[in-house]
Amino acid sequence: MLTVKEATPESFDGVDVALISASSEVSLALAPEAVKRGVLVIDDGSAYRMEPSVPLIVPEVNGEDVEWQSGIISIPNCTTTPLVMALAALRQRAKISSVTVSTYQSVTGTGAAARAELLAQSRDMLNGQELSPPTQYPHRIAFNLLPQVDDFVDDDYTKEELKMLNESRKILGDPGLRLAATCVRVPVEISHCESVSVEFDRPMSVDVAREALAEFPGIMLMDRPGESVYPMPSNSADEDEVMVGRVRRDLAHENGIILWLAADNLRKGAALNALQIMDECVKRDCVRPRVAAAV
Ligand code: 11C
Repeated sequence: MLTVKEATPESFDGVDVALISASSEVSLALAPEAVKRGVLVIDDGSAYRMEPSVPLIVPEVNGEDVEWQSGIISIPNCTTTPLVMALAALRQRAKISSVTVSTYQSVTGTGAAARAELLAQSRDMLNGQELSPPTQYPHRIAFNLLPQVDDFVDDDYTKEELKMLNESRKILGDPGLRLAATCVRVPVEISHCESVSVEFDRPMSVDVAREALAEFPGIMLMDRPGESVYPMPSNSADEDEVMVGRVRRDLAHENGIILWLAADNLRKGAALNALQIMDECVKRDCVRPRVAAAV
């Protein structure tokens, strides 16, 4: 049996690690209370991700950064995590000059209510019934694609698209990384997919790219196009690995390759990454901060 209780500041007394997966408001209210009580907070929201004193971690990419935690560690947005894993694998073979990515994001990125809305709208459309007005998105999601994930901000990019840029720069330790994202919501229940074009400072062969991706921890290469074997939501949902396939030469860029990836947004995109961060802290003996709390 699991006991569910309202989280209050006192809930953190005597706790070692708190995993917070809620709104930014909740994280902003509760994380400092936990830190005050000596608790390590692993936060799944966007509130602290870009704070310079907060490590933003994908253990396979920058696990060593947990060592400078001062009470809070953030986990990235669920589209950033699989992307930086693929980029970290590839940049072992050649310097990356630019990245162009389009995402295909499932509705569980929004939450349970969006999943319910997708299913209800799909049922109603198939039954020829009139749809209720959408509550989760600006338009219906069933039998549709929405080229908008989160609100629009600077330069007509969405927050989600800028998260992919800024979080990737921080995790990869590459503040000059050139990356442009287009984020799209698709009528899929679980798993986010991404089409990624990567340009390098020198030629990159497809074989070398495949080898680098296959060797990288946490990535499963699933790339047998002749047999129609490639990652999809249907084979990546409920799995821990980031699946990569369709690796091929970029016909539009001399030194480029293109790939396709899929990852369970609830596992590697969220809960699994949080647990792996906790393991990394235990392994490196830094569940207790080694530097003074900054929050
Ligand atoms: C989505 N990626 O699919 C978002 C959900 O910053 O942690 C996660 C938002 C975040 O809607």
